[in-house]
Amino acid sequence: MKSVIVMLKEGEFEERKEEIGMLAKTGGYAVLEHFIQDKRARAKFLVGKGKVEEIHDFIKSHKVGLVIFENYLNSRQIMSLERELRVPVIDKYDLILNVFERHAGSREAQLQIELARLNRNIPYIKMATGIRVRTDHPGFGSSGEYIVRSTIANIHKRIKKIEGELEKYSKRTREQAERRRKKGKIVSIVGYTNVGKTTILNALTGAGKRERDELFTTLKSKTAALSEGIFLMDTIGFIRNLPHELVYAFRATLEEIKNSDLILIVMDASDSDEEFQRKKDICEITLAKIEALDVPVMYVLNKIDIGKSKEGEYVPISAKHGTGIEELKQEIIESLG
Ligand SMILES: Nc1nc2c(ncn2[C@@H]2O[C@H](COP(=O)(O)OP(=O)(O)OP(=O)(O)O)[C@@H](O)[C@H]2O)c(=O)[nH]1
Ligand SMILES: [Mg+2]
Repeated sequence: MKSVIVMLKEGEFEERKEEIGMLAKTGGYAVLEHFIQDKRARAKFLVGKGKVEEIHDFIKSHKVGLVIFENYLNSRQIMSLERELRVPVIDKYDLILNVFERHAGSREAQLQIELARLNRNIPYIKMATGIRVRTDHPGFGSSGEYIVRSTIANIHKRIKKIEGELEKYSKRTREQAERRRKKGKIVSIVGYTNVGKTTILNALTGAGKRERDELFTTLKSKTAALSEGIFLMDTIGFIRNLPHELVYAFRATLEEIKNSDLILIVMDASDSDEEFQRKKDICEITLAKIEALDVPVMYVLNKIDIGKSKEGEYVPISAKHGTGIEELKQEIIESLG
């Protein structure tokens, strides 16, 4: 589907622009144009009225079917924008959900996504149904209120049901992890999305898991044996500004990290120095959020075939070409021994 990207010109602009482009591509959208606003955010449309008109003209003449905002929008802004632009408007949160949905292989991941979507939609539905009912039946405010309330009540019911089902999955995952811990040590591979975590797991274990130049290829932690008594666990990638509702939905997946015996923090040597540092910060913040700071860490510098060395202590590898893989394996075994 043809789309355009809209964003405010704020900090980390180039990296955010590249990242939203990657997300759009992974989501299956072709990006025809970027609309950048230099001025600060406005309440009604986030961008100014003039910008909205510019976007409107463009999408009309180019038959664009979707407008993607890099910045987060509230329900009122989405509604106002959709009314003006007459095509669906989504923001980075919705786009991440769409990407997750494309990659959700398991029932558990699908439920996690549905949960995040429902939570996200409540204020929007409240507003949309409220407004529609009021304009359709002037003077019948109370019956409109009833419809809104029963819709919202149904959503809450569904949320409860999903949470219950997810709880069963987390329990099972926890039990599995427990059994594995009895059999040996767990090493989790963490890092920003697309740095090559799954490629490393495959290179170290020959597991043959799906690796792709897309964001969030891996949604569910997957484990494979590295050697007798050592298990490697691949995890969902981190990303800047991941909405906390999403972190909440995937917390069971992330929680497994804090129970591991060693954490490999994977970094991408092909990133610019600034981006490298930012991704490192995001990894550390995320590990703190999931209370995994007690677990010893080892930093791995991947993609050295296309990047340059970085300051700090890293195990340098190229998972794609197998460079340094044997050394990494030895380092892991030694540090656990
Ligand atoms: N040049 C180069 N590319 C690599 C290397 N390791 C991985 N890649 C590529 O980087 C892309 C992402 O690899 P993945 O292993 O899927 O990355 P990931 O961290 O698991 O990503 P998500 O699961 O999507 O968060 C793929 O296109 C890989 O082929 C490497 O050492 N060198
Ligand atoms: Mg992966």
